[in-house]
Amino acid sequence: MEQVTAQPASIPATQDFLPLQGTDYVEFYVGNAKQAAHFYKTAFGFQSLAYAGPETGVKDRASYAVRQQKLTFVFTTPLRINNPIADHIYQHGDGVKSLALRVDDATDAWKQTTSRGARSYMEPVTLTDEQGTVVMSGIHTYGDTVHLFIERKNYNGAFMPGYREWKSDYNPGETGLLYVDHCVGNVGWNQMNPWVKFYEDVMGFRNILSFDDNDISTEYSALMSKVMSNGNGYVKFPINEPAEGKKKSQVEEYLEFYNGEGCQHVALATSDIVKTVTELQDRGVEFLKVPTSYYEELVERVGHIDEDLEPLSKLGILVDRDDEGYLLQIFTKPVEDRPTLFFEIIQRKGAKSFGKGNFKALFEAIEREQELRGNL
Ligand code: TYF
Ligand code: FE
Repeated sequence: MEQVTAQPASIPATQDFLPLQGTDYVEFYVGNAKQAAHFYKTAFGFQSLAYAGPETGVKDRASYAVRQQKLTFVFTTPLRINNPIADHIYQHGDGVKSLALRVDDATDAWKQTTSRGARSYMEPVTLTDEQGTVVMSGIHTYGDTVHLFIERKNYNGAFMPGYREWKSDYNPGETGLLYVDHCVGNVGWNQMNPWVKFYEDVMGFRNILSFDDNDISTEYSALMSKVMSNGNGYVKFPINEPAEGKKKSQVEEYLEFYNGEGCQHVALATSDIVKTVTELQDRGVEFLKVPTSYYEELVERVGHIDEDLEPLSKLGILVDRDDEGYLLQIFTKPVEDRPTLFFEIIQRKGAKSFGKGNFKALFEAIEREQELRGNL
């Protein structure tokens, strides 16, 4: 007999007009792409993937693509002045330019979003080489950041048309990083809700979590945050805005040094955070540290966890719990000279949240760094 439930098994949900398969890649505009790629290979364990530049017929730039499991980073630098890449670096320093999303239909993604009010960055273009075809389009989001829509039609090449395979004799091992968990945007005063509305209206995302300044105002730093997620949860974009506090918010510091809105952190997933962070620290990646009292109060706050506390406290890994499980996370110091972009390393053990229980300890650690920079 067929099981009868109160709700039909398949509810014709409001149709997702922008189906996303996940993050295709993150592109950084940098002052020196060759050296950036070397750093991400050496320190983070990315593998050489593809290169585009004068040798491949791209005259105005050099791009190095690196990969680790489902994570692809592209580092692009301009070769001459007077172009949008050089201008981006002049305005912001090194930072994230593109959050590229994998879609089935890049032409439709562009039509759906631009017809709902997105500003076009790139009309759909079809790129073809001997290895196949990639269709790509793009829209603007906060600041000078963009979303690209990437449609891979059984593309067999290393990365994309225009690139050639990058074979290197220097191949440091991977560090256990797997995929992009979420990418956070810092936006200006009173701009969080307009950007929440943008992700709802233009991209069909939902606001799954909100943090106000009561949740996350410490002695000095204050901010508000709303987490936006697409339908299948593969793409999550928290949006932060500064809030009034005793002193300068960390989001304000970012906005000042980035000279505008932009990507604050990219969270990278691992399935063994102790192993990954040990490896990253050995390779010179610098992390924020919390006081040892954090670990004395940990078990009482989060209950039993599978991991030994000793390596967690030695490495400075933070733990938080929600209704569905727990998560382990840690934050690098800014990876640029400016206090702008940083990375989060995250291991989820059931939890779908963002570590609210760690905000106080984390933001106090950020403030100690702000203080050292004279930016409080
Ligand atoms: O992505 C998040 O929401 C967490 C917490 O400046 C967080 O990683 C939020 C704001 C921030 C640093 C971390
Ligand atoms: Fe995060």
